[in-house]
Amino acid sequence: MSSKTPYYITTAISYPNGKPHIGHAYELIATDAMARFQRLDGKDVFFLTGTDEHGQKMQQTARNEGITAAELAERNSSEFREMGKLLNSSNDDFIRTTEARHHATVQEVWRRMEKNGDIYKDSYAGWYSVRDEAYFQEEETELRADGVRYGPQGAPVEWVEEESYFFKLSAYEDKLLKLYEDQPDFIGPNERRNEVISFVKSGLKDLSISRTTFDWGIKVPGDDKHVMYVWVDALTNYITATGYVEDENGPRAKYWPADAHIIGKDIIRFHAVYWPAFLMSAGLPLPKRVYAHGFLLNKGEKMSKSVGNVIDPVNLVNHFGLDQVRYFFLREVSFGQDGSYSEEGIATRINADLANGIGNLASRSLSMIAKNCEGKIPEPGPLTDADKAILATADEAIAICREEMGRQQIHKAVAAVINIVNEADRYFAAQEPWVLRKTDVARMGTVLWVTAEVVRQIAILFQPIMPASSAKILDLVAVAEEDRTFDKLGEAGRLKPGTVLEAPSPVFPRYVAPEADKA
Ligand code: ME8
Repeated sequence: MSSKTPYYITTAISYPNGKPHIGHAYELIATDAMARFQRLDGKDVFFLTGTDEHGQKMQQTARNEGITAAELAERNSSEFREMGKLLNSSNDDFIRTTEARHHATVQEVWRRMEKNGDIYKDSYAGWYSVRDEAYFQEEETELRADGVRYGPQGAPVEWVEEESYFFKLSAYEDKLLKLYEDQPDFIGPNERRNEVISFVKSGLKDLSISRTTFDWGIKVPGDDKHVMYVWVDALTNYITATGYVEDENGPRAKYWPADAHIIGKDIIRFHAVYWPAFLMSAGLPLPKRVYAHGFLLNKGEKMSKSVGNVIDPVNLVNHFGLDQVRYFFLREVSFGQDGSYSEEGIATRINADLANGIGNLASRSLSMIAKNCEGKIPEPGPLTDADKAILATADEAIAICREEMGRQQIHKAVAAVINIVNEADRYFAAQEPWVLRKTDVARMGTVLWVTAEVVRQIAILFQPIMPASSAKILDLVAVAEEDRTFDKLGEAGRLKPGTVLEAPSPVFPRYVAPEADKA
């Protein structure tokens, strides 16, 4: 058994009622970066993503397409899996809520909530948004001039009246408020925490948790007429994948409770109110943190099919390159806030930070080593204050990154690595190794060693963000596969003089827009 500390991180599971869009890609990339970071930092990571396949939205979309919900789920779930591969996602499992393992867990969780006296049968009458798969109070909805009533997220709502099982959410108001107080890190960022606290303080009503007017869902134990409300089913995926409910000593049970659920801000209520209440009711441990990222906007506008500005992540990656896209989203968007993207924005970042930044630093220093040091890592002489300062900047970055990644502030961790690049650029320019080549070859060797050593550390730190490109840089400085973890940062993994390097090749080409290409 591994002695490493377990670390369990999840994305939301996506509705496969359509193909994945850039919002899905963004969430997966960000969560992948966090999972990779913790792995490199010595944790025993379990990273889960998947698809949320039941519910009325799936059934309606399927009907409109003239296929079954199961066929729709099958087709689009594989699109999500393919997107994961395209994005180089390192998820350890991919859960589908239609799987037998999931049905079993959800039914067991239901039974435990029932046993605890929290489920009762009544009838529901109220507004429901199929697009959000959510119930809304009348005062949360708005009847617009078009005669249609809309929910708070802008999706139409319909009147639902049917027999339903209810969950005694009202009984959890105080317990939830106590949870938010005792565990201030349970919800992030702060805006979302405040939003949830004021929602709970405004009073919780019991929640309708089953439907009878359609059948595409998990059956309520002992009452086949009812299928479970899709959110009861969906949220439980996180615990299904660990097997904790079936066997607390099973091989993956050590991962529960999850360290972080990464989701978008539109679904914070489900994760920070309903989910902990269900778990408390079923007597199961609660996740440690729920962190909501913002929404991606196309040039500041909400993406929508009718506006025609929905970006296909496949096209974006094919156009700019995977690591370039990963870098852009993780650097440009403050994780937790909304973010805007545009082709120009991506191009600017690629050229400024990647081509002119780390790419240039690596290629200038390594090609000087190739030409002037027989292609071997040079022997450093005595270190000057400038050498020590830039090495210290590199050595100290992991502490900043660890702190920031621990709080899901991915953009700040990326900025700390880019800061090393900028400092190293200044160092390289100030030391003028191309002048030293003629005046002081030994000193030139020291400067090149220091620079290559800093490049090594930058590449190690960039692995969670840009896995393939960082690996390429680490190949160029001949760092063995097993020496790429964070415990090899700083003194522990300094480059060894005399190591033979392969001929350097560019890692980050400049981006040239296709129009400029033609000109
Ligand atoms: O909500 N920008 O599924 P989903 C950023 N099945 N993130 C976005 C986004 C955008 N433009 N659009 C969507 C569901 N997302 C449920 C989740 S979890 C137990 C069940 C995010 O396919 C969204 O916030 O609508 C969510 O975290 C994820 O993509 C899946 O959205």
